[in-house]
Amino acid sequence: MRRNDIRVCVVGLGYIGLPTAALIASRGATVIGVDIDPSVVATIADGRIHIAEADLDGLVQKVVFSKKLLARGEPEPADVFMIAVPTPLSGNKKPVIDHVLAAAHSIAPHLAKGNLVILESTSPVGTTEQICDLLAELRPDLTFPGYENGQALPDIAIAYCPERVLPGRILIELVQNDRCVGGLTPACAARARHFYELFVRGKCIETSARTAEMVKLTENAFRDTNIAFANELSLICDHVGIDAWEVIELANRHPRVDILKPGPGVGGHCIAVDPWFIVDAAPHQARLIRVSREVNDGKADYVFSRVRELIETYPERNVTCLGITFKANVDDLRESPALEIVERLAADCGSRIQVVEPFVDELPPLLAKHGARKIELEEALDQSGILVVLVDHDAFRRVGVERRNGAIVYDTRGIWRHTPPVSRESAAQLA
Ligand code: SAJ
Repeated sequence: MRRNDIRVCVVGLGYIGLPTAALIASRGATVIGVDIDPSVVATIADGRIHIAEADLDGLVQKVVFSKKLLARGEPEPADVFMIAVPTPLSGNKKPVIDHVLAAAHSIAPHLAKGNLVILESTSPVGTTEQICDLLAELRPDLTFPGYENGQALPDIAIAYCPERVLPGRILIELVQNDRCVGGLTPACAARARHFYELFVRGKCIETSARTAEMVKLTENAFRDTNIAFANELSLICDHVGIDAWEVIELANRHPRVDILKPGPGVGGHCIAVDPWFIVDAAPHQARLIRVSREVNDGKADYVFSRVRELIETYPERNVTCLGITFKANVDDLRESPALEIVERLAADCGSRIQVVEPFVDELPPLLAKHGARKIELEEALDQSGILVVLVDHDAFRRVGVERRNGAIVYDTRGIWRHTPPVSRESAAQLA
């Protein structure tokens, strides 16, 4: 397979699908990018993007204008079909794979002998096999892995290859990270590995589809559990009156200790979600993983309560929440603990709540409905009110200690460590 000869159909043009489609197109392949949202298709067809990601705008513009990336509402025939659609959680914390199954339905009529189908969406163990069963049912004229009917190789190869890129560094990590390529059979894995090697510089390692599905979930559960350790430690340190950031900084000087950073909780569409897929698959065994999720979710409750205390202690001061995105320097609000905290504060305190968020143009409607308003960072700093750091955006990090003089600071991210933390006692004395 040579890059310039292949046609790739990427289903789902979100945070993973669009950068992946653009990258593959930039390497010479023709890519049909498919999304069910007509506004997404129209935006991309115009050479523009609907998400914020470093350097993505220029790349998409280039590949759209050179006709290497074609935005469409429906799949078209291709050599490789890649599914990169969301796999959310239901209200009772169960994985929902409806979008994956719908994507498989949509590509089924276009499949032809020799095609490779790859699932990239984070998925419960066994999903790739489910896709295979579904496609085999929809296309009885073709053979699939496990349904070879005596053929040496099936007509269609199927593999699971999870994305593992970090938002904000997607285009770099898509190329540099090692990939784990899980085939439904070893031959499927080998096909998929050859495909990824066309644009990945990291090592592509073959395994089974079930193992690759579990590897993806494991990576995010590992990080969630490690952040939970840091968040729990921050609660313990608050309780005993010690600066958690200093404890972590000093403990990390041990050669085998590497504690992550506490924050207002864990957000995003991945780490706050994926561990539940493991809990759902093995509820009795996944005890630490479940508790880690609960610790991280509980941190947002704790931060909310601390800010409420400050609001009551300083009734004359405005409260400015710095940041509502799920993490630094991105525009993504999905599962954001900062947003959850600000929504709860706004519901209780309405127009006393102000928000500085350089990565969104307008506040989400619920915040505006409660009377919260968006202000600029400089205005917040001029007010000498209560400053609550919820997101560690670079713009907030750069604010010097003299500029926040006079403000009451509650810094959940530890970016302003030179401002003494507000303890309950000192807050009471100052009031
Ligand atoms: N966070 C902390 N403390 C830390 C690190 C992170 O509170 O020390 C918080 C962040 O503020 C954020 C959340 O955790 O709310 C998640 O942020 P993140 O930067 O750790 O991860 P994501 O969600 O942007 O991306 C993760 C990555 N997974 C791992 O690092 C194991 C990424 O590689 C995956 O591709 C991505 O999930 C995904 O799509 O699954």
